Amino acid sequence: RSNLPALSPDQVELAKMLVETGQSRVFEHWADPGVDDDRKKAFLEQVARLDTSYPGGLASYIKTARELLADSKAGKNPFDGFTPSVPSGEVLTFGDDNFINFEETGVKEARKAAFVLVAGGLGERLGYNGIKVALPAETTSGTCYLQHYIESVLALQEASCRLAEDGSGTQIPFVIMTSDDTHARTLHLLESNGYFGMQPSQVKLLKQEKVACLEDNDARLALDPSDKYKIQTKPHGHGDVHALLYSSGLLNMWHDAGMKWVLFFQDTNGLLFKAIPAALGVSAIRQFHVNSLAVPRKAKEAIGGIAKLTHADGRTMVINVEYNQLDPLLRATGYLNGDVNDETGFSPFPGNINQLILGLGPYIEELKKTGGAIKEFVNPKYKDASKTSFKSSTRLECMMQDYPKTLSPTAAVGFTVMDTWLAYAPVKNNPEDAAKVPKGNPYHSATSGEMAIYRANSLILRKAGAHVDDPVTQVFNGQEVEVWPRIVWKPKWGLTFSEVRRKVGSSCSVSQKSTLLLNGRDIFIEDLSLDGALIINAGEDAEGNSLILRKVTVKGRVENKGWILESVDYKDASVPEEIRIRGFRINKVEHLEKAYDKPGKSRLEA
Ligand code: UGB
Repeated sequence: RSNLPALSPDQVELAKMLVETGQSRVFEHWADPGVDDDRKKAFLEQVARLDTSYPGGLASYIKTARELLADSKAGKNPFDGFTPSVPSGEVLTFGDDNFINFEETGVKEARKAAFVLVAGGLGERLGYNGIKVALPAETTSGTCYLQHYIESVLALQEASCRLAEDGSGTQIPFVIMTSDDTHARTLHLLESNGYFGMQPSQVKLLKQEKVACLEDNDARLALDPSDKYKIQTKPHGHGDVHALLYSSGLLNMWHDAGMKWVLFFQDTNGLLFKAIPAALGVSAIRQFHVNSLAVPRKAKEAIGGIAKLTHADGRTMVINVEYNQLDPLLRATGYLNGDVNDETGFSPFPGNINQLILGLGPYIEELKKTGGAIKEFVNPKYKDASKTSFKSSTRLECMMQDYPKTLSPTAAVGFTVMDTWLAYAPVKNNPEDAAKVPKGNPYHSATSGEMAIYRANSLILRKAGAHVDDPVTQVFNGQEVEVWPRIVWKPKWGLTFSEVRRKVGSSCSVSQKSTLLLNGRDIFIEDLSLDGALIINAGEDAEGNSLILRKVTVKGRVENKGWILESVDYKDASVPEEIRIRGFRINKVEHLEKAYDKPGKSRLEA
């Protein structure tokens, strides 16, 4: 105590709390009174921040940490007593009547939805120096993820308001969870690009705080090795999003404004919004309180499986079980062969892609009870089998998909399975690691993430009746990928399958070497035969406010040398990082570009 500078009553309470929770060691090395007072104050300010940003405060964090560390030391299985079974959900087939019906309902519902992007992670596995949402989703248009997400939400907003029976307009709220690692750069990206056309008031950034690191099984706080007046901190995980939303007051505001849904999604999935309308339709029609988007999953594939867990005492929950836990759990509960494919060729447990749709009303009711706290876990790296000391400090973590763990068994928790080609192509792995992925498994790299967009758009056009050439196989950064024609459109051009089908004639054809870039909403492709690169710009007016209708009909044969993919090596530092992590760049040899900036109808006859 004699070492402490003059303290406020709150700071005295915090210091006491630290002593009472067995943390006196953090004061042991403090300099004599009058020395380092500013640093001591900064330390206590940090403790105050750690205290207020955690539901239940720092004392509660330390208590939970002790319990979880003891469980981990004892090797306790978190699923002890639970038996898994396959839950009930909706399995969709792209483009059939059922799918179209769900999409229509989803678009109608979208004006009652808020979107939440979790983007606090730096993506260590990708090793990219910038923030991931600034990466181009594809390099044909160069649109970055954040722009693509915002334009998708705006397209949904416009389409949904058009369908509103009362004709009322709305602004779909868009929240981005950031962290100290990503906040300033995310804000800068938005501000320097006019929020990509969204009203700045529509966008809210919520910054998550890191949590205290722990140095031993007694949950003693770890000091920063380079500053003894600072507690070492690490990210707590994407599960923070629930507590942050709750404490921000946004949920009640949305509820009062008549909103019904909250959609959560991750930072780098260029396909997601192709799946959103139908999945939202499933939530609305099946009245799901929780709807997880999922893809067919090969047994033992390295993504979590969605399972229904029934406890011996009668408790049940539908939850993501991480892949390394699912197989042992199945084996321990009577499934002798563990996680195996069924007659469909896939595991009966669908793969979690961590895009969640929650019903707002039940979500608020649940958070009133929990404050948004999510069941945590701890993953210490022990020095040896005695499990008495750690190789480096650890911390508690939580995942947003663990939200259903506290729900009552009567809650309607379901899932929606869509084809992987339509719904899921994240960018998580650096080129070197991606090249080591066993053949047949997804690379989840910048290369595969971009190629997946071309493939999805090509397959959608095919389904709409166009002839699109087969892909060729090429190797970039050591990864063998299918290269389809580079077909890219703005979200407002083809938000749903019906929309695409309405705009594409049945006698269109696109050759494999082609690039087709559609920048605008009302572009109709009739009888186009494309063998080269064609860019159509038919946007709104320069201010982007009022919609000037331009109907452009494209017809005839377009033939030119086109845009060619050229290999680059990811180690070639002379090439910008966002390009070299893909292993190719686009050489724009020759193209036809048409811009339509006058109101009314136009025709391009080649
Ligand atoms: N994120 C945050 O916003 N804050 C954090 O503290 C951490 C992350 P990763 P992860 O798609 O295949 C998830 O690192 O956590 C954001 C699911 O848990 O890309 O290893 C971050 O910015 C897993 O079940 O993924 O695994 C990013 O947007 C599976 O679905 C998002 O959280 C897996 O994703 C995910 O972070 C997957």
